[in-house]
Parts: sequence; C-alpha cells; structure tokens
Amino acid sequence: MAVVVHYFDSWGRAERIRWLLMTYNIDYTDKFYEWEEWLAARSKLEFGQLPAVEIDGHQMIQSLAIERYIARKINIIPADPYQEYQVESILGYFDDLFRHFANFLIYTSDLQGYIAYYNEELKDGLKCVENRIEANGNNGFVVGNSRTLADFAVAEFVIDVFLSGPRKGTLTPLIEAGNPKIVEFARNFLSNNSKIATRVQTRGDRDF
Ligand SMILES: N[C@@H](CCC(=O)N[C@@H](CS)C(=O)NCC(=O)O)C(=O)O
Repeated sequence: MAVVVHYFDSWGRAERIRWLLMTYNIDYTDKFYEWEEWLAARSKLEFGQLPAVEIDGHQMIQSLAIERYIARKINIIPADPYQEYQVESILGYFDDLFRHFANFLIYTSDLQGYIAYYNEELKDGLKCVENRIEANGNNGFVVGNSRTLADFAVAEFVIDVFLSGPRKGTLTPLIEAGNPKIVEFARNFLSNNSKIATRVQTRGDRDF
C-alpha cells in the first residue's frame, strides 16, 4: 500500500519523516494542504494535526511517534538501553528546539529575535550536542557506530534551519562561526546520504 505523508507544502515536522522514508527506499507521496483545505480536512484526522502518515494500513499522527515507528522497522533505534536513552534525549532536545524555532520564525518572523536567542542560548545547547558527537569519537554518528534516528534529528535541524531556505544568508555564517563542528556533522550527513542531498538541492526554498 502506498505511503502518503500529509502536511503543508513545507519542511517543518514532516521533513525528517520524508528523509527516513527516502533513505530506506520506502516510496511515498506527499499530500500538501493549503490552509483552507486543511481547515476543511482537519476534523477527519485524529487529533486534528499534521503531519499524518498513511503507512502499513494505518493512519498515524504525531511526528516523533511516526519517526520511531519507521526507525524501528528499519532498525536504526539501538537495542542497548543507554544508547536508546542517548538517542531519545537528542530527539527530545531537538523537539524543544523546533518549538523555539516555530515561535520565532513560523508563528512570527522575528529573525533578529532568533539570532539573539542563538547567541544567548542555542549556541551553548548545540555545543553540548557537539560534545556528544566528540565523545562518541567523531565517527559521523551521534550515538554508537551506526546510523540512528539521532543523526537525522541533528542533521535535519541544522540543515533546514541554518543551511537552507531564505534565511541561510544570515543564519549559515552564524552557525558556522558558533558551532562549526555541528555544521561539519550535518554536511557529512548529507555527503553520506545522496538521496537526501539531492532532495535538499532540488526541493526549492521554503520559509520552514
Ligand atoms: N507534536 C505534534 C505537533 C503537531 C503540530 O503542531 N502540527 C501543526 C503543524 S507543525 C499543525 O497541525 N498545525 C495546524 C493546526 O493545528 O490546525 C507532532 O510532532 O506531530
């Protein structure tokens, strides 16, 4: 059965799901909603939220739950409980970061506010992530010695918020100066994932 990703025509909370599907050769189609169409469709989707994904005969909601479902199917969640904690704490942190991003740059367009937040708070938070990458041996993975969902969380955030889109002229130099190691990690992630690299090059700009 065809996999369908329901979301707005943006990256947002659906992009990591798309990257997971394409990396592991799971064909999918996007169902994009215009706002008015979404308001009419909202009551038909459980919890009235996007993204929703049709997969394996189910209609799933909540992006992180969907990601974990796919990640478990393709075996990129560690079996070791401590490593699973390491992955989960990264997922939780980047979920927090997405909310801050949304408050500054989706619900409002406060680029100066986001830059101030980066300098006052986010830079240090991302340094902690860089420390984890270093403590893991700078081997291209956030946790352990193979790809996990944590790699997708880190790379997608850095690429979609800082290295792509209409704000990249301002935000790329900012993060290159403040968190060069996480930028290197994200760029290596792209170098090692040709399908995602192609998507990032060809998908066009979105505000989020
Ligand atoms: N925790 C949820 C958040 C879902 C969410 O807030 N979705 C927003 C788009 S990113 C939405 O559905 N907005 C439209 C609405 O609430 O009507 C998830 O990760 O899926």
